Amino acid sequence: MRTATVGLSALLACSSLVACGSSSSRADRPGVSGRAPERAITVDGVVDEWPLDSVMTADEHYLYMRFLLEGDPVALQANDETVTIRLDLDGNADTGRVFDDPAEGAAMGIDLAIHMSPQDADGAVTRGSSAVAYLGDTDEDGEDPGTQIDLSAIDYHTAPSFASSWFEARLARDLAGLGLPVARDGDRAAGMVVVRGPSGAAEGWSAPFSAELPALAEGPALADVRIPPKPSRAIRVVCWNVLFASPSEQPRPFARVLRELDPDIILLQEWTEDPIHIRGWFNALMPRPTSWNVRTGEGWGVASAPPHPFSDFAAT
Ligand SMILES: [Ca+2]
Ligand SMILES: [Ca+2]
Repeated sequence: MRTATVGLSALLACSSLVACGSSSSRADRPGVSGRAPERAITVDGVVDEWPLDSVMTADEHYLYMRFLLEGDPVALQANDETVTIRLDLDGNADTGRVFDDPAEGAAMGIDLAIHMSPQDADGAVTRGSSAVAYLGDTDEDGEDPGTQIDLSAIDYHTAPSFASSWFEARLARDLAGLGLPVARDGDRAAGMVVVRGPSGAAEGWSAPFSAELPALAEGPALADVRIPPKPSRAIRVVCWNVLFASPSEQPRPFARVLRELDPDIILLQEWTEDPIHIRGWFNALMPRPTSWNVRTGEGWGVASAPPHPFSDFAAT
């Protein structure tokens, strides 16, 4: 994949490990923009559905970006540098905050910044991702320090989560509820990817990119995940890390997903409660003519839960 795409105008960010001279020259390319894709963008870490010259695009619900980090593949959320997507959501320098590092981005009014492996207050690079909105509130120095917001509030998603060079990301367009500007039909959104090292200074960056946006949907996007049908005579195995026994705290969403998946065997991690409790959960939330079967292992929070007797599997 990388061999086929290096050198195209879609090539964006370069890390501090790579000379960035070519990056600034790309800033002069107005063509680094958002041609609408013929195929819908799926944020799965594979970028072959993107038009070759497009790095930002949008549909009625989401704004999409893709970028390449030169150098060794990295995991964005566990990186030793901070990768930031700066977004001028309304293409308007009068809203948001102006960043002049690097100077190529100084014409944008950045309304939202998404940091991957963000730096903490002491400048240390940390794991995970965070987002900061620039809503026009200023401190005593007249600068907008930004307001930390929850990533789930902007419906942000990026892929892949493993070490890679290409990444794609998306976020919701309608962020009016957060006080952020909303681009309408025919408006442009713009952005830039910036790589910052331990000093906090920009050490690599993309050319600015932008896209003309289509009409905005009336309501929020609905999930459209389609579960493939289970072939006849097949056994479906679901393996799920439920994060500190979360099904006990939020039973409905877990039960809804499991009912749709209709698994024959469920392998669970981090369900730390005893097998009687887990079996009771399944019997209550996913009732069957006969009781569920649950066994826990010696590993921490490991359990298996088939609806059929374990002896059925042992016999085959
Ligand atoms: Ca994709
Ligand atoms: Ca703006």
